[in-house]
Amino acid sequence: MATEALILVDIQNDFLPGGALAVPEGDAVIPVVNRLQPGFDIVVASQDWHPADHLSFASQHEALAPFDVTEVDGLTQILWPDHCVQGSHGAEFAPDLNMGCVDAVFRKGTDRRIDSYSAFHDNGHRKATGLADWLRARDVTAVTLAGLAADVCVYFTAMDAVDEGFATRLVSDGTRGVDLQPGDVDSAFERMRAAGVEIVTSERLAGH
Ligand code: VGL
Ligand code: ZN
Repeated sequence: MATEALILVDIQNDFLPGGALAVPEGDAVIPVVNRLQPGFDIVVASQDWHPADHLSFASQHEALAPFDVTEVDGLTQILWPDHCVQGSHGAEFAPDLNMGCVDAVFRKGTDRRIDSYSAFHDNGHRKATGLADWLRARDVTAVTLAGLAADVCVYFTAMDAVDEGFATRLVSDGTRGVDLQPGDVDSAFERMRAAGVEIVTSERLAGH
């Protein structure tokens, strides 16, 4: 039997309704992932974890505003409201998220100059978070993803998971997206599917 890991992407206060970078209905993923956790051999969580002066924050760029697009270190960067600042309430995992089954936490976006949407790599693919090696060391061959946001961090994590050679699934009702441009979530789902990500409902996984 393949060893299967559930990867919970960025289920943190700032991505929930009322948070600094709220994902509409972001809180709806919590009961879904709590139900799924006991069915997996391994559960890991990623945590967006930025220094207060992170260069993905619009506040660090004079004359630019949240959701403007600029360049940082040669990479295109969407500027976000300040979010998930290390040690802040917004960076904490959602209080209703069951952390009892979580075997390891991988923090990302910790380097001021480099953003990291994927739980595997920074956006320039310059540094790994260690997640892929950690999973392989535990004989994980298949990963199931859920969390926030479907069209940002979940999307990039799924694409990297495929690249890393993991059989990759996404729980459709275990994720919600930002939809900065209407249609972003739909096109993210399409691109993931085309890359080989299997999109499943939590109901279908339940007997798992
Ligand atoms: C995320 C934007 C900036 C996410 C993180 O978790 O989807 N989005 N940082
Ligand atoms: Zn971030």
